[in-house]
This record gives sequence, structure tokens and C-alpha cells, in this order.
Amino acid sequence: MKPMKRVAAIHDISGVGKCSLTVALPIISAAGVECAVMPTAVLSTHTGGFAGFTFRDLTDDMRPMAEHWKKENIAFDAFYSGYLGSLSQIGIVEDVIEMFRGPETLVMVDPVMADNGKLYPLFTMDHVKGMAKLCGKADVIIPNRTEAAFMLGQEYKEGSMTEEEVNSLLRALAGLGAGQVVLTGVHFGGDDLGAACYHAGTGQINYIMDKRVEGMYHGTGDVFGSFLLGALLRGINLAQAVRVAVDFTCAAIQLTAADGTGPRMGVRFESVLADYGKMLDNR
Ligand code: PXL
Repeated sequence: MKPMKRVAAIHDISGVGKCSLTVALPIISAAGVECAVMPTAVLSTHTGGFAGFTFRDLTDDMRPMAEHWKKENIAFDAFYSGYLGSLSQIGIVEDVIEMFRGPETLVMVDPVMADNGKLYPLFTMDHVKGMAKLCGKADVIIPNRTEAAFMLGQEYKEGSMTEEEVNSLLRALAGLGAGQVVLTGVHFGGDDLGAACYHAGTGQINYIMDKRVEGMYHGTGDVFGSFLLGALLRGINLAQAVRVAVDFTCAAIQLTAADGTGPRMGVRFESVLADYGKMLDNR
């Protein structure tokens, strides 16, 4: 058996609502990859669609956790950061990555902060600037269209896009500094929805589309990112790993739509985990 890879996932724990660490842990584990965690905050629920959530900030624990890992000689094959509750956490994540990074380390940053043209509660444009800088330190970034537009100082555009618009957005995002860019929420017209990816090293661009399911479900970005990272760490190339992530995320969304549980409780990724693990083992 090959040794298992180890990721450090740096996100919050939202107790209810299936996002961040409560999806990264099970999905990355199902990929046959160890998922170590650095929780950035503990909330009763995520901040989208619930009022009065609790928020326990864990900023002061982040550096000591990393220092303890370093002292114990613990190594990581990848870092995966997502929702970061404050500007100072962004700086700490940059430092933690530098403490552990080697030539083979894969750093994936999801600049979680906005969707549908709007910043999430608690965030300001300073957070956008900080996230753009953190994206510059990553190997792979996975913004949605709103995050992409904000980080590039462009106006957010809704609706369908042309290939030229997608390609120029991908190249501009790579200009922030990451060699591999995955843009989510891509829509060319009709009822399609998917992702586009760009590998700056090869210049290759791919569009990975599926049929859109009506409705917006919370936590899909984290489900997508976790499926993607699991596939990348199992040796699948960028375009194929994005295909895997789109397929399994869409399958989870379809099951959720059939359940009728509504958008804020997250998606039914649990029901596709066994197939995801088997697919990675049998390739
Ligand atoms: O899924 C992204 C996310 C993660 N964590 C928290 C959030 C959100 C999105 O709103 O509120 C706390």
C-alpha cells in the first residue's frame, strides 16, 4: 500500500449547515487522504441564512497549533484553506504555509468571502485584498465568479458568459500568482453550469459543464473544493479532477433537490461518498 497523504485543512467549524470542516473532513477522508484540521472558529451554524449564530474566534490558537506540529516534525502534503474569519487569520495562514512548504507541497486556497455579487456578513473590501494576496501564494485557487471579480477589482457580472470572458478572467486570476486556477459558477447559456480551469504552465483551458439544478445550495463550494483536492492528491490531473468534483457535487445537489431540505442546510454529499472513494480506488 502506498503511504497515505496528509492535508491540513484550515477552515471554521460551523456546527450545523454542512460547510467548511464538516464537509472537508469526511470528503477528503473518503478519498483515502488524511485530513488534519486547524479550526479557525467555531460557529453554531454558518452565516448564510441563519440569524443569531454564535462565533468563537480561534485566531489565538492557530500559530501555537502550527508551532506544535512543527516541533513534533509533522509534515503535510497539502494545505487547504477556506473560510477565514478575519484579516489577521489570512496573515497567519500565509505564515503557516511558509513554515511547512516544500517543493512537493500542494497549496489550495478557496477565497471564501462572497457569492451572487455580495460579500458574506462580517467581511469588508480589506478582506478581499487580503484574500487576493493569499491566493498569490497558492498553487491552486478556486474562486467563484463573485470572488474572482472582487479580487480583480472588476464589476461582478451575472448570467451567461462567453468563452472569451471566461478565458480572460482565468488568465487575470493566474496573474494574482497561482499556477492553477479553477473558476466555479461558469454558465455559457441554457441550463448549463460548471467550472473552468486554467493551467498556467501548459496554457491549457478546460470547461467542465453539467446540467444546472434549480436553486442555490449552501456549502457547495466547500463540497466541490474537497472533492477536487481529494482527486488531485490521488494523482488525477487538474482538468480530470475538476470533472470528478463537478460530477460528485452535482450528484449531491440533485439528491438534495429531491429531498426538498432547502438551501441553507447544505447538500447531501454523504450519499455519494462511497462511490467517490470506489471511483478513486478503481481508476
Ligand atoms: O461555505 C462557506 C462558509 C464557510 N463557513 C462559514 C460560512 C460560509 C459561507 O457563508 O458562513 C462560517
